[in-house]
Amino acid sequence: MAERTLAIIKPDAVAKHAIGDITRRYEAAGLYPVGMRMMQLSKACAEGFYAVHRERPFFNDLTTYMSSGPVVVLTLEGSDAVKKNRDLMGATDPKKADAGTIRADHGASIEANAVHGSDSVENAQIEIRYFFAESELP
Ligand code: IDP
Ligand code: MG
Repeated sequence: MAERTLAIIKPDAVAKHAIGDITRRYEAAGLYPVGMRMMQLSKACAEGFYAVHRERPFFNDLTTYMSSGPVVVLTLEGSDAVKKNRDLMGATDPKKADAGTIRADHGASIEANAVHGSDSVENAQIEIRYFFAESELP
């Protein structure tokens, strides 16, 4: 059954001109963009998005980093999209990510790790709605 997930190509990956490679990987894996927008997040927007991490020691650094340059936000659709995207991304720390994953190939550090992907179907719905109005998606 088709499922949707939210992905973000983070500022480090946009800066190294990896938008094309990462989007190609999504499509090759059967994760098809149904919503896609390049934007610069404000600090407040990044804080709202990562609100679950509010108490973490890295919260301020993370939200400063996420608002440091343009990102690409995508709603991806495909079978088993949430898990498929997590597998494609690799572990949070690029040094621990499996070879061939997006983070292993493009991540610079545990913070600047190239991509975001929703971690559950429930959170995917919340995150998609954070960036895309109902009227913007098919
Ligand atoms: P995930 O992106 O693999 O789901 P989360 O634990 O949800 O990982 O963390 C959200 C984001 O916060 C990570 O993608 C990374 O950018 C950043 N982050 C996570 N752990 C650390 C850390 O220990 N130091 C700095 N940044 C971190
Ligand atoms: Mg997460």
